[in-house]
Amino acid sequence: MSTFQPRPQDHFTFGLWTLQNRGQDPFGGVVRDVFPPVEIVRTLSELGAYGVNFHDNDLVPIDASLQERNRIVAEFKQALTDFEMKVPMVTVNLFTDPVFRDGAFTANRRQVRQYAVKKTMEAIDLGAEMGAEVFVLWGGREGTEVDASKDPRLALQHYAEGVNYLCEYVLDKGYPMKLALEAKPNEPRGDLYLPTTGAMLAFIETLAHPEMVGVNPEVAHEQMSGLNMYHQVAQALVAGKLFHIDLNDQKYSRFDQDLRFGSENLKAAFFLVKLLEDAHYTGMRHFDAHAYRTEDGVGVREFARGCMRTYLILQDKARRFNADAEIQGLLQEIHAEEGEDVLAFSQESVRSLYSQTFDRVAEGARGHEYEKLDQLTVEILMGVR
Ligand code: GCO
Ligand code: MN
Ligand code: MN
Repeated sequence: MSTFQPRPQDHFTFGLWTLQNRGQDPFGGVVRDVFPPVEIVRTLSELGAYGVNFHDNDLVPIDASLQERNRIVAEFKQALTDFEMKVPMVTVNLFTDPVFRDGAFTANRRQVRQYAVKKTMEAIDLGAEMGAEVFVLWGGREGTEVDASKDPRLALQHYAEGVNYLCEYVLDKGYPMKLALEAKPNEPRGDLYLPTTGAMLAFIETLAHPEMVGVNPEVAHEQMSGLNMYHQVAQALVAGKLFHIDLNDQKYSRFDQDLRFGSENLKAAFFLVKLLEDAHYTGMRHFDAHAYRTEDGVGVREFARGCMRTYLILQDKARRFNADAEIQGLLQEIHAEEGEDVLAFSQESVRSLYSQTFDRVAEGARGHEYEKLDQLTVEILMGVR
């Protein structure tokens, strides 16, 4: 029986910002002490994580001198070596500083857009220096409250210009790095451009280097849009675009809560884990969540441990589901009529479709046994199977 103890080979990662979260919200200030990056590396390593990801400014303050930057980076790299932790992903903060209050790549001011690109290139360099192979771009303030302020067609063109420039930069430097775009429907802006993973996938096809750009879907963000993360991730997988993932949880139709993975919607979390495992997803299992505001440092550790344990437990449930004779028998029955052949167009297939006899009424009257299937799934989750 597994102890569900996370190990580095499980490829669990956390953003520095997730453990750095000090519980502030729009109605109250910080409630926890500063958690220095080096201490976070040590803690995550003790808990069995594989690595840590960060925004440029989670590590290096935006106004740090070059000397300060180099000192911080050297200290951090030493901690990574000491605690055998990796940095598989790096990202850039284009939302905290007031300069970005009208967006970054989509800001109306040309100088802001160019500063955003320059800041991102520096973050890419920092990521490359740490060995990161994925660079996440979350357009935190790429959007509007006032629709009269921007032509959304021009804004999207600016967005694409920015991403294209960054792709050229990565290619020019020869970094083995891919970009992953993260969607969110709103917050902090009234509306954000490219609000869903599906929108991102369509946008990617308009870029100059679609082959090096993928997506970073987040559970909470898809749920904020009322969407099914499992389906969004499946589409990204089919498109070969699941470069990264942000695991967390969310109460339905709320603000972006970034709750501990699996803490709210267990069945949804189960199907997501099952999908990643069944698809042999090779990327990181990254948690973008934070501890409740009620917690102190001990609670933050419990939060991080909980994310990983829940993933491992759901992984075990997925194995049980796949090995359960009754469930598999039922699935075989359900899919028995599916057949292997692809519906490919030809004159012959047209003739064959026209000549087929099909009892529409009988088929329409047939029960599908999904009640039973779902109950069996729920029983797996409740631990009685
Ligand atoms: C959010 C976002 C961010 C991004 C992160 C990476 O919760 O609003 O998910 O946490 O993932 O900034 O760029
Ligand atoms: Mn979020
Ligand atoms: Mn995220």
